[in-house]
Amino acid sequence: MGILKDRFKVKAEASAAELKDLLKQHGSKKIGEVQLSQIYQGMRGITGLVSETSLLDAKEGIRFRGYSIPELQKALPKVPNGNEPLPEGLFYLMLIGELPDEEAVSYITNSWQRRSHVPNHVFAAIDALPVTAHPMTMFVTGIMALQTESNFARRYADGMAKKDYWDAVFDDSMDVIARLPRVAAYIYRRKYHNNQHIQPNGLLDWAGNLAHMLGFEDESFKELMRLYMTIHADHEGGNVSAHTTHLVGSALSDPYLSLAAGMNGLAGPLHGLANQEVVKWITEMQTELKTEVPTKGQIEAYVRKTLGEGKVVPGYGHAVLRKTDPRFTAQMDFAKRHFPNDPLVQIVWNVYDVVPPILESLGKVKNPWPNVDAHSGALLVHYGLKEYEFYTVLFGVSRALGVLASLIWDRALGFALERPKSVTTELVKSWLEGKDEIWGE
Ligand code: CMX
Repeated sequence: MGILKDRFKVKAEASAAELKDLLKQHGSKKIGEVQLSQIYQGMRGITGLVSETSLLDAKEGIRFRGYSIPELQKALPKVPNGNEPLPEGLFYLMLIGELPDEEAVSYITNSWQRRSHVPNHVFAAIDALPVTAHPMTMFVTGIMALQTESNFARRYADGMAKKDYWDAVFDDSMDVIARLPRVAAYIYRRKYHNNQHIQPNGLLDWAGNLAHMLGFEDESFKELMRLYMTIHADHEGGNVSAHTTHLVGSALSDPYLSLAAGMNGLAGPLHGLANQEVVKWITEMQTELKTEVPTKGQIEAYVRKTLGEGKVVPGYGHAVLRKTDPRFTAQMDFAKRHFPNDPLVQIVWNVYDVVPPILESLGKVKNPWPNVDAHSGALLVHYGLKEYEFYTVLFGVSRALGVLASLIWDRALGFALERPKSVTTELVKSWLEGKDEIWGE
């Protein structure tokens, strides 16, 4: 079967047995209570999902199978003479629950190389869209066109037994992850480089090859892609892209359909699209102020203007986090190591000094600190990847690692069709008057 699938099977069988036992003994235990405000306000704080691959602490940030980002930067295998973790290693960790050795990581690199062929009809489907279409529209179209290759859909139609679902989801997930860099690079080169495509390099790692196909041969850009693809991969289960992939997958929609759904969620400006919005916002500020290097005073005035116009400051705030996102810090550290004097990076750092006290002073923003999207664009611009509408596609390629590793676990543990209860406000009012009951009480 291959070492990854073999090792996953052993882990999954043990976990499934353990879970069965755990639910038998403790299934009726209660976790928290649900307040009326929570069901109206985005279900914040309601624990209602299991996602095995990572866990988010409001104060500390993300941990992948127990490892923080700085810990992963040390512990995960790297390319020879490299500094940044290989995303292949993070995928192994999320899937197997243990740190990989070099051999396991090269197994994944080779396996993704082998599986990376993208059929021509996928490119044709992307080409059918006008070149003005947003890159995320092209990306989702590409993923949907790839669905013709789904093992899960084919095996389900042939009468696959329930116990084999995870096996087909595993193969689809490996295939789609392997193919995404090609699809992403195709979109970039089509839209911004006059259809001058670059063939994959079979000797490179997954993220290095993505950098190569985008047209960036600088080794430090390849390192950035390795870091970028690692830190954007997963943020526990409740964020829009992860939750959507999980929800759609719970209907036994195959991994291509599920991932495409998740990517549509990532394309929202309150979620992954915020990375393009940050650079757009800074660019507009520079244009409006007629300066490349606005002072902190000018930034402050521009932030107040943005808020006064009833808009959000992109890249700031979070639904769960209550401190500076460690993914922001990891990117800041990268910039400090590689190009501390870059003018756009300097602006991002000045914005970091200016924005939190202003948001805090509003009294309603729960988290005034920057999230992952506040920094990523400035790093890409430094290398010449200035077309900010493309940024969310890069986020999406990375996010596929986490949501698909989770989806494999979902099927291995036999998670059910997700179907929470909803109510009407009419029922709520009648319940408040004591005239009706709400199911679930
Ligand atoms: N700028 C201005 N106002 C903000 C704000 C920001 N960056 N962040 C939150 N607020 C406002 C909210 O809009 C809300 O206002 P109203 O009560 O008037 O509607 C109020 O503060 C309370 O919101 P909250 O509880 O602090 O935040 P939420 O959990 O509702 O929303 C998020 C979280 C990320 C959507 C929000 O902080 C935001 O819009 N940030 C800017 C967009 C962004 O950077 N998104 C990327 C998040 C990371 C990712 O998923 O990639």
